[in-house]
Amino acid sequence: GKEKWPRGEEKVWKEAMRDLDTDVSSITKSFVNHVQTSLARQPYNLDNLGAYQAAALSVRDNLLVNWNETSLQYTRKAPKRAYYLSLEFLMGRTLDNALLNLGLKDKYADGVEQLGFSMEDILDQERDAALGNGGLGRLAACYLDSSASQELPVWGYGLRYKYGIFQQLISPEGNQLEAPDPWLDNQNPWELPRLDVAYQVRFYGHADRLNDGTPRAVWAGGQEVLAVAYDVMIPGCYTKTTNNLRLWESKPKRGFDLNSFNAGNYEGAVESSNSAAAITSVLYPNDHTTFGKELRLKQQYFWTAASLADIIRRFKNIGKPITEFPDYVAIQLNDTHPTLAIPELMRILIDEEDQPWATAWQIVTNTFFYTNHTVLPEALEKWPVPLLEHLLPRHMQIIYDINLLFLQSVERKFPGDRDRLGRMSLIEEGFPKQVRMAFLASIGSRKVNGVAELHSDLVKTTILKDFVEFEGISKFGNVTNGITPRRWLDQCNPELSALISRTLKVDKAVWLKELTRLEQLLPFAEDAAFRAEWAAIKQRNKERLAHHVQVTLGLTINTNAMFDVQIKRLHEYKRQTLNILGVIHRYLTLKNMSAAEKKKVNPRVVFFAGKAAPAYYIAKLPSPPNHRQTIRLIVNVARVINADPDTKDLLSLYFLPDYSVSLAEVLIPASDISQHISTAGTEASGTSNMKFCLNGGLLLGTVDGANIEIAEEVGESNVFFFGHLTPAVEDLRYQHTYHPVPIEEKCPALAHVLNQVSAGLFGDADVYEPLLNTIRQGDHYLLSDDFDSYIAALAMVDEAYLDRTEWVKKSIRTTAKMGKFSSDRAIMEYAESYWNIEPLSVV
Ligand code: CJB
Repeated sequence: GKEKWPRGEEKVWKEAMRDLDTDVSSITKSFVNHVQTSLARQPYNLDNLGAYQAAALSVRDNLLVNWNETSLQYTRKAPKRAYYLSLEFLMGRTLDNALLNLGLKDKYADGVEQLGFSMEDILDQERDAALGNGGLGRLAACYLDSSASQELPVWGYGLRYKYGIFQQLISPEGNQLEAPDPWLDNQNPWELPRLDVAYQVRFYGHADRLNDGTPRAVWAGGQEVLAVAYDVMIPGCYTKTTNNLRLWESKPKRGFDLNSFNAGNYEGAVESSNSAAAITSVLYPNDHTTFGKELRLKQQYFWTAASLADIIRRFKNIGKPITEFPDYVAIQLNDTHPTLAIPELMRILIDEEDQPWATAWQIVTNTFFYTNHTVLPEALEKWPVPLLEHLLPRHMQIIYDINLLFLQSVERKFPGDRDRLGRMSLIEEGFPKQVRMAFLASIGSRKVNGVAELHSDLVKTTILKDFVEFEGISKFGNVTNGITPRRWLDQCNPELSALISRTLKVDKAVWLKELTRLEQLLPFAEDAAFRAEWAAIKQRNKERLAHHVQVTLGLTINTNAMFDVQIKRLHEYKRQTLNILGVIHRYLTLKNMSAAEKKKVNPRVVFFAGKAAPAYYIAKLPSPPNHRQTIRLIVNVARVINADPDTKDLLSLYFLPDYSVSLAEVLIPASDISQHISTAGTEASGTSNMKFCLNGGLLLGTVDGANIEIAEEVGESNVFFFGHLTPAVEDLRYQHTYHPVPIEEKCPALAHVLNQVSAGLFGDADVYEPLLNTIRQGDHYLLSDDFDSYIAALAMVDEAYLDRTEWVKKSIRTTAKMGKFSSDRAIMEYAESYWNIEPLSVV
């Protein structure tokens, strides 16, 4: 029976339950309270780390009140909910974001100052939550922020890795070294262990079909592991809505295996607990690549099984028949990583809920939605059939059954087209056979989307072409990515945010949630006083970055220069190599200039940051570790040119180690120009391009991904485009293979740069040969085809920067037209056109 509520005096409960007071004196009281009790520390010797923890716990109290209230409303009103399944959530720091979303930053700053601390120092104590590699994981974080801010009933589900993305160190020779990221060492105030929310997840064992006229089977034996929930509060901006990100931790089902213990095998018993804990111990640092590792597959199943069990339990509390599942639940698959959720839901519906196959498939295909994030062939997930059969025998049966029924329906539509059946099969023939996860995700989903217009078109015309022909075009769509303007403008660039509020004469609470209002800045591009303020803020952001580099690396940066930034994962397709070769070209050009010519040159500071896949993983790939050599080249070019008295005032170069969300927050607002220079057709969207432009940095890029849509919004006259277009890429690659032209003929400028590197101008003459040879021969990413137009585009940037008034106008116009790229717009597209969910206000 239902418990009576409240148990005691309603009045006493109500009085005790009112929202927390948020005047400054209540804030200091709460802070000191946490110092005394939660932290058990003396106020007299409290350091910055302790102060951070106390502030975080105090802010958390506010979040928890809202979070509880939100959960209660969701339970009471039982709206349709969406769940975002992502193996990566690249959250960054939380305290500043939470304070801003709650509208309490000024008061807390005031409070901690009265207690002898500075807010800035306190915020700086927090470690990034870096449970992601790059764009895909950061997108998930932006979408959670937007879901809560738009009051949508959306939860995230992921894994609580003990170690997030590795810390990057750069050796004196310029090699990347990786160290573990022990982000949980200082305790994490932003998570709530839910030791009572736990599910058993099975691996291995055997699956026996019942053959009783139903499709049922029994899966038994093997290993069972426990999934325990940790909840992370996700506050919306200026709303009570505070959603949940549920992260699973693996642990052994028992402290140790009693059977082994009884048999006198103590070591074996302990080992079993070790292997359970291993599942969530580390984030795989491979981006845009798959490796077929058993532990990675275990992570994927562990996470999807626990999440689905949790979602189904919550659905069952509503008391509706299972056939209504898709009326209450939408599940978004962030890339193919959670695709096992499709056979897992089939297994539950058939084996546990005793549904007929057709009903189960109907439920599944109305529940899931799949987002593709790349068309690079090496990034498309495939799992060996023998591995799946071993680890998940029942799921392999189900995948075979799905495939058979699917191919039969293809055969009915295209009779006798055997090639087509081979192309579309979920199972790729070979040794071993492999399951094509993108195909399984597509046929198991209600809708499939790419992440920018060009990319979505490529998905439809290349990797999923046959599926479009079979299932119809309307299933395949586009949702252009977005970024949250809370973190990527208000938080990282507070001065610009304040200027915008003053200028628009509207509180940021309004424009941060209706970002297209930025358009009202357009007329101010003509206002000289406004331009001066705008430029002064950019200048102070450069000084803030220079200060950061001074403090962390001991390097002095020339802030009277154009700041040119490329920050992202190192990858051949992103072409950091093109950028560094361009820098060398600039250096060689400067070396040949007369003093008079040099006078006309505007100084430039070039920044790189980004992590490369660790060597251990990359060594297994067919191609050599190019991105690691690129880092080494950047570091060594920097060493030479930063020390060259002929040029160092006009050109300097920095590789900032250990790129992170927090470092991006300092770099982005300081940039004049940023580079997004992937080979056309390879960058699905890009999202940092949006962040730079939102902060008034101009874009130098190829006609690729979301660069195209940014140019459509801000106007082509405000971006610097170069390079070949997507339709030319295949032809150029064909030419490289069948009609190669020596690089000296094709692109003498590039040949000269390569020869200088080979000749040892930056030391290590032979170290770079493998990297340079990939350009001299093959040149899959078309550096030799795009180099000349790249250099021309850089020259146009220089030219444009000389007219500073015009440049600042461009900068203002760019920010003004970035409204489309708010992740609020993107998440509302998912909510309305895909998930069919509605906002629900928590009052
Ligand atoms: N992306 O970060 C990743 N990792 C992958 O394995 C595949 C794609 C990126 O996803 C971002 C979010 O959609 C895109 O903006 C970016 O272009 C893509 O590379």
